[in-house]
Amino acid sequence: MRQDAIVVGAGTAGCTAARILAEKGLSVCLLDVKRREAVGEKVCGDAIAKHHFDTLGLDYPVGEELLCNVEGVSMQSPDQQTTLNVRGEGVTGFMISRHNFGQRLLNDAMRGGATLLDHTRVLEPMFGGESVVGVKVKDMASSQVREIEAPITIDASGLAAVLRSKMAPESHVESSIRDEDVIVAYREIRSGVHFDSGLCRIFLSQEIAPGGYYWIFDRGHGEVNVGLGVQMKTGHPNPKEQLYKHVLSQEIFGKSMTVHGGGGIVPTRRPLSTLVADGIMFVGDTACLVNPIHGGGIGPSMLSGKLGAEVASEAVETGDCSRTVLWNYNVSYMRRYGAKQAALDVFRRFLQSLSDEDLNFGMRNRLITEGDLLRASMEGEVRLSITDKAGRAVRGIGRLRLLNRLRRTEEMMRTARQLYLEYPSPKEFASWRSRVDSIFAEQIQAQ
Ligand code: GRG
Repeated sequence: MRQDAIVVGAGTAGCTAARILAEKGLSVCLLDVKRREAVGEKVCGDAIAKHHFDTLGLDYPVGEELLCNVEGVSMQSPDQQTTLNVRGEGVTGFMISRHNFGQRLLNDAMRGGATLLDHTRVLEPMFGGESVVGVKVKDMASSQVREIEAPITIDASGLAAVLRSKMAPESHVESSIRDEDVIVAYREIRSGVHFDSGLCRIFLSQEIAPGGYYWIFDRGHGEVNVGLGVQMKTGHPNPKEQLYKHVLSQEIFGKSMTVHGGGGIVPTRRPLSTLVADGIMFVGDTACLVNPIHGGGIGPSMLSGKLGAEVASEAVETGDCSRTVLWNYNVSYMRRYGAKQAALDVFRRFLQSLSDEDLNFGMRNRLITEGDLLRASMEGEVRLSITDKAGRAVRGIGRLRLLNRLRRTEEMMRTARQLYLEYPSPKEFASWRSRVDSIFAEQIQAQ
């Protein structure tokens, strides 16, 4: 079979890409191992900021798709003494029915003209020289293996990275990522919980959720999405055990019932250094396009699907899907969201290196304020507004080192963001990448 484009994975990134390619008049084959009716079923935080819908020109979720509105995000210190409530235009959003939302995106793609091959496993990429020229797939019902060819393939297969993991070093695409840059999570949907907060509530504790957090998000009608994620480091605790021991044991869950439970993994780093190679593009989780601080990935994945598909359709039309032509997708994604991710990746690593004592101290004394967090979350920029009181507290109890590290982090965030805003041409890529690597290497050493 020959198509103009192949999209591997019918998640939020893949469906968005497939819809746009099809609407541009290309023949598109959308592949997923799930059956059609299961597309959209995913263990997820279910929260998404409203601004993504505005940017993408998507209708807001309504009816069966919308669970409730979100007014912002709150963050509680490990000693439970300080809560920072971040509210404001940039952080309002929705709790969605992930399945219904996924079905909407799939139906939109199919209405646009994309062909879905569901219950189909993608086995491997096919290469013609160094270029990806299609994929080998297996029909799960008949076990028949066949080949699909296209000038462009979009890998939207999630962290499974079905195609990315097979890329050769010469493509400059990271075929694997560090375990430390991944969060392992377990979450349950629980009914019979009265937790009417309107905020996505995040609880920090290195003891309970090392390198991650636990959360309780209200879904309305007495339901919550409650979960816990830990950094994937050697010897990390089991997130399900931690959730049961420290969170679901709390009184508010006393009469609750489990509606659904499941685990998942989230990449929490800056984007892959390049999102393209000859004949192929990477979108969504496969390309690590997630907000590194809170782990939300629906918005950036749809954005990447859109930006990638726009560049891909032009490339197909000109008959040249080489890395150089696809490069514009790198430039546009990094400007629109990747630069913020790079800055927040620096901040994420800093946060993961702190002890509970540091977190309690920093939050109590407002070394970082709600306003700082709002700016960081929206723009990836930390500009500390250290008050006199906070300054006195730091000096008073000898925590100058913490303050200095925070200042250095602020500086590195700015540098990382700027580097991604000035994403290089293919020719300058190698030297750009070594500058990026040196920032992140310096940060690892400092911790
Ligand atoms: C269970 C596998 C698994 C994953 C869960 C908990 C989680 C991962 C995701 C939740 C993400 C979250 C807290 C989303 C909040 C949505 C929101 C209102 C965000 C506020 O806006 P910004 O600017 O969001 O921080 P963007 O998406 O623009 O970075």
